[in-house]
Amino acid sequence: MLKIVVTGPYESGKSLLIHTLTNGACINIERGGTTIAMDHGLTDVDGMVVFMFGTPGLLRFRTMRKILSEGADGIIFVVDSVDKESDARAKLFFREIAFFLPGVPCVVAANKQDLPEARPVDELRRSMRFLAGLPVIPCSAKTGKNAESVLRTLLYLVMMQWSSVFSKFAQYSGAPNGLRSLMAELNVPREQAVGYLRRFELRKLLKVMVGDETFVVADPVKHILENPVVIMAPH
Ligand SMILES: Nc1nc2c(ncn2[C@@H]2O[C@H](COP(=O)(O)OP(=O)(O)OP(=O)(O)O)[C@@H](O)[C@H]2O)c(=O)[nH]1
Ligand SMILES: [Mg+2]
Repeated sequence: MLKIVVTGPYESGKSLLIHTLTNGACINIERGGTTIAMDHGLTDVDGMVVFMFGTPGLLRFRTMRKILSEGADGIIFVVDSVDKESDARAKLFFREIAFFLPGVPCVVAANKQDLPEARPVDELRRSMRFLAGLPVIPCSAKTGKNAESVLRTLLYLVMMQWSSVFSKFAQYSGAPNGLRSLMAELNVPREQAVGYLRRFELRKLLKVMVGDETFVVADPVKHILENPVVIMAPH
C-alpha cells in the first residue's frame, strides 16, 4: 500500500476526487460540505493498494495537514481551474506541502475541467508560476475524466523515484542471500538495505523473512517493480 496525500486550496475538489478515484470507498469527515478533519479512501491500482488521505482546505487546519502528510509517498495537488481567486491560496498550500514533504513526487490535478469557464493548463501555469516543472493534468472529479491518469502518473513518478531499488527487489526476490545481494548491488550498508525492505514491507509490496536474509516481492506488483511504465496504462 502506498500513501498518497491529496491537498490543495479550499473547495478545489479534493474530497470529490478521492470519492471518484476510490469508487466511493472513502469517508469524508466534513461539516456542511467542508472537510474539517480529513478524507480517507482506499483503492487498488493493478494489485497495488493505495491509501489516500485528503486534507482540509481551510487555512486554519494546518496541523491536521501536517499530520496527514507524514510519510506520504506522493502528492496529488488539486487546483481549481475555474476560480481565479483560488490561485493565491493554492500558492500558500503548495509552499506548505513542499515544506512538509520535500522531494516527494507531485502531480497537479487541474480540476473542474467539465465547466465551460475552466481555464486551460497554459493559462493556469501563467497564473500559478509555482506549477513550473510539475505535470499538470486537466481533469474532472465530477465526470471522472482523466482522474485515473492523475493517480497513475503519480504512481509512475513514485515508482521511478525508487526504480533502482525496486529493480533489485524484483531481481533478488526469493534469492537465498537476497539481503546481501541488495547491499552489494546498491552499495549500501546493511542498515540501509534493511531500511528499504522494512519501508516497502510496511507498504505490503514485499515480505521479509526474518532471520534468513531473504525477501520476496508480492506477486501482483512484481512486474510493476520490474517495469514501472506499465502503471501508466489502464487495463
Ligand atoms: N463541476 C465540477 N464541480 C466540482 C468538481 N470537483 C468538485 N466540484 C464541486 O466543488 C465543490 C467542492 O468540492 P469538494 O470535493 O468538497 O472540495 P474540497 O477541496 O474537498 O473542499 P474542502 O475540503 O472544503 O477544502 C463541491 O460543490 C463539488 O461538487 C469538478 O470536477 N467539476
Ligand atoms: Mg474536502
